[in-house]
Amino acid sequence: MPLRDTTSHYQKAYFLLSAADVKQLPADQGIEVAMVGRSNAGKSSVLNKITRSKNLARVSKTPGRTQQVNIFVIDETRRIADLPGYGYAKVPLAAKEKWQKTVDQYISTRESLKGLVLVMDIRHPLKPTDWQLLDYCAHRGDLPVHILLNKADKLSRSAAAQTLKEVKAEIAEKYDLVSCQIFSAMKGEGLKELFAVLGEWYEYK
Ligand SMILES: Nc1nc2c(ncn2[C@@H]2O[C@H](COP(=O)(O)OP(=O)(O)O)[C@@H](O)[C@H]2O)c(=O)[nH]1
Ligand SMILES: [Mg+2]
Repeated sequence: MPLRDTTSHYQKAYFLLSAADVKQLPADQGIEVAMVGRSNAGKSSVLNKITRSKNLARVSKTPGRTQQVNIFVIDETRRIADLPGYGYAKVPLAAKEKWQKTVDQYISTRESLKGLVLVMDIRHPLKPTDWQLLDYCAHRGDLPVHILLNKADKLSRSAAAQTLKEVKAEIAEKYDLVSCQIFSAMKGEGLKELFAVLGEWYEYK
C-alpha cells in the first residue's frame, strides 16, 4: 500500500520565507504545490489541517505577509507555497492588481509548481476571480488544479453534493486538468481525498 493518504509527510513542514516578488523565492527545483483562494474561504485552516500545525496559518496571517508568497518546506525537495489571498471587497484596486501580478507571475514562471489547490467557500463557489485564476492556469497548459469546496459543514449533505455536481459540470465544460471535492477544514472531512491528490503531485511512492 502506498503511503499516499498519511499525514506524516506534511507534519514536518516549517516556514521558510515570505517573498514579495518571484525573484525572492527559493531555487526553482524539486516539487512545489501552491494554495490559493479568496480571503476567508479557509485557506489557512486547510493548511493547518494538512500539516496539523497552528504555526503555519499564523504565519500566513501575519500583517505584511498576507500579500506575499509564503513558502513552507516539507523536505529537501518538496515545498508548499501559500499564495496571497484575493477577493476582499475592501482591498484597494492597487492591492488587487498587485495580487494578480504576483500570482500570474508565479504561476507562469515557476517550473517546480506541480499543482494548485484552490480553496472556495462551498456556499460561494466559482466567483469571477476564481474563473480568472482557472483560466490563467489553463493558459499555462500543464498545471492541474484541485478545488476544495470548503466549509461543507455549513450545508446539508444533499446540498453539498448538489453543489459539487454543479461545480463539476461547469468546470468539465472548460477544463481538462481541474478536479473538485467537498471539504471541511473544521471537521477534517475530505482529507483523505486531498492527501491522495497531494501524494500524486509530490510523488510519494
Ligand atoms: N464552518 C467552517 N468554518 C471554517 C472552515 N474553514 C475555515 N473556517 C472559518 O472561516 C474563517 C476564515 O478562515 P481562514 O482559514 O482564516 O481563511 P483564509 O482567509 O482563506 O485563510 C475562520 O473564521 C475559520 O474558522 C470550515 O471548514 N468550516
Ligand atoms: Mg489566511
